Amino acid sequence: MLAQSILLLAAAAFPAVTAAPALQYREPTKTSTSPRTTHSVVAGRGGLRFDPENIVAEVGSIVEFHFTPLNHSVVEAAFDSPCVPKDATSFFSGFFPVPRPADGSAVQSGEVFQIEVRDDKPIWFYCAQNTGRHCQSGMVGVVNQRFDGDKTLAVFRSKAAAVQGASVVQAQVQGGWRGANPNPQSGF
Ligand SMILES: [Cu+2]
Repeated sequence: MLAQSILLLAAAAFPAVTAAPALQYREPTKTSTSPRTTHSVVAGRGGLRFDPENIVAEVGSIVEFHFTPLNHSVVEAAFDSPCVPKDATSFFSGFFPVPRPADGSAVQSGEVFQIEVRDDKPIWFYCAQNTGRHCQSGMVGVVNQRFDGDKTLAVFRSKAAAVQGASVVQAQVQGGWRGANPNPQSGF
């Protein structure tokens, strides 16, 4: 009876994980017959960084995130508020746990997360891993930073470093496409 009560308490504290939501894929808005450019970004290579972290990408192109050990993610933020989603529609990749090989060889997740660049506005993003406080430690980046103002990646990073709280994620993977890595060697 006691064991049963404990089980019930445990069930209340850890509600059953609901079925994974359907992945949302944002259909292209641009009508074009030319192939779309894919910009590969590797999360976690060489430390708590995205590589590259300052991406210039034309409207209609794809930014494809690859994930190295141990467990990174990518979330869209507003420039003034790093480490939290910009709004309810901000993209969130989910987490990509990847064991680190004992021999130290370079590996990446078998899955990637893709977003489409839909306009020429800057897209600020961060890794929401709280173990090691990745965002606050500088694991941030931008697509299409304006190079003529003071909204720079360096300033965004310094704002992230000042965040006292934990990083925040969305309730589900959204705002992009997560699936099998179509370019296993890309970015490596
Ligand atoms: Cu990370």
